[in-house]
Amino acid sequence: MPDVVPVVPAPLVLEPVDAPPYVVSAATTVVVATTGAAVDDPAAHPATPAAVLVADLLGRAAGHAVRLAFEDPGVPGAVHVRLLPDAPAASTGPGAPGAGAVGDGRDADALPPGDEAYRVVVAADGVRLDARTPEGLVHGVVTLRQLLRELPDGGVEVPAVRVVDAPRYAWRGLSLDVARHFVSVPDLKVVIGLLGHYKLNVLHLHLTDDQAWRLDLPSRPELVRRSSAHSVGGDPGGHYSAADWDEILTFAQARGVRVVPEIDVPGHVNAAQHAYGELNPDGRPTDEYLGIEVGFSRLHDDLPATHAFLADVFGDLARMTPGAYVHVGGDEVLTMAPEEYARLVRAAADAVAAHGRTVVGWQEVAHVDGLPPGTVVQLWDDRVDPAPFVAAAERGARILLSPGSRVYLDMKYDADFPLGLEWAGHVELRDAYAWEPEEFLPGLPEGAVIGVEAALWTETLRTLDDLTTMLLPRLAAVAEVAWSAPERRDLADLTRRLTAHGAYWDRLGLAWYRSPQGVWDAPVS
Ligand code: TNX
Repeated sequence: MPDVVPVVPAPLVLEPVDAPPYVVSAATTVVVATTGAAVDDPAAHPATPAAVLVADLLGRAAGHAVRLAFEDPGVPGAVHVRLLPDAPAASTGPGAPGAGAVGDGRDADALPPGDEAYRVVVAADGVRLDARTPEGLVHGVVTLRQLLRELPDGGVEVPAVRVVDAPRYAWRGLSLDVARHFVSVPDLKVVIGLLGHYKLNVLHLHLTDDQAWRLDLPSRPELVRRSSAHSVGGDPGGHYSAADWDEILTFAQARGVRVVPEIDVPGHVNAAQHAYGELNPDGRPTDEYLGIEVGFSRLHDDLPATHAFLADVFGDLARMTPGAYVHVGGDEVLTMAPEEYARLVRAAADAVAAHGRTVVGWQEVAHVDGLPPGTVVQLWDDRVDPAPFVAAAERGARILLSPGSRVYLDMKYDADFPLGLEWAGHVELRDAYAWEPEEFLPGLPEGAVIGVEAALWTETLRTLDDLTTMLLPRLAAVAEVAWSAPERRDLADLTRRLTAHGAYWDRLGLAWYRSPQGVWDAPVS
């Protein structure tokens, strides 16, 4: 095994196998493995998409087509991709906070519990990829991609290793603001590809704000017609049609990423009030707003149009969302009494719950009584008192951690950085990495933390290069916080593994920040 095996996030178990590396050859075949029999209907087999990804990955790297087979040719050298029946789980899991250190006597080969677990075993005579679910297989494909090494002679090999892996947290996300600056579907696909590459499984899209409304909803066509043409500062805007939306969802799903859409209410609503004057006390549309102040706009509980609006937009959004979660916003309403705020948040939450979806809200919703059980409360401002989060968790809420000083990837790396904001401080690689989610809110009941979500707000970010410059390398660090057991995390080790990732981002042509806290190869010219 080489000294540095650049798998990020760090797997639960990664150990050498006593064998030479696997070399991709003209004879390499990817086999969708079954229990002996040939696969009846290859196109419908749930392991087929992952097997196609593996054949594509190996074929691209080696520069020749790699065959896919649905019956084991029985010759050495195959790559087996297999969905396991629900095998007995190991006793302690990585999902359980405080679970014991891994590699401590448990059968290293047993698949850990959970839908996302996977195992990759590589030796000279073949590769095995096993998981319980297609998502697990996709994680294994990503690990294989990170293990591949292109040799100077044009050959491609995979070091002989055994990886047995599963995530610590079920929710590992990125919140992306497509309202302040619109992100086109092709650019969004690049971001989704990065999420998949770091085993992040949630893309939270902040679709509406004061400046614009970005998703066409059948019940309210004026929203995108009147309020999507621009971005902050008068930059060009855009919106997603229903067909774009389907394309985004499908693209994300194939990469193991679910989409959690957000319509932000009862504040951050100027785009809606610009499209529908009935949402304002004087009945007249507000002006378009393209600045970056927050907190000035608000819905009005005593206007009948408000409740019809909430039922319509959250009803449409829930119908367009195959995933379990819909985000209702709830942040930064600076001009409303708590009772009115609570009534409006409950109205939005009820509309979401009526469609069988689970509510997510920014941290301010922790103060609202009567939210549906299982509501996810997303912390963002880490200067606050933990008591309301603890109380909400005791009432059944789950807590999603997006502390600004750690994972707000729109914060500048340092004072001289040209992009980004500074209200939560500067966030360098170490800040994004060296923190422990379970210690963030003292007093939370065990198991209350559902996961970690980075955020990228786009007031100052106008292009795909701007987005990836803020994401890379910090997104990889946040992904490791969300996926890897605390004892597997070490900044010096992360920076050694990230070196190869910098070279990979360069090969993809992505803009990224050569943080002085990383160790990078010479730039490509
Ligand atoms: C706070 S975080 C906001 C956003 C801004 C962001 C900029 C949150 C729920 N609200 O409206 O875009 O800061 O970092």
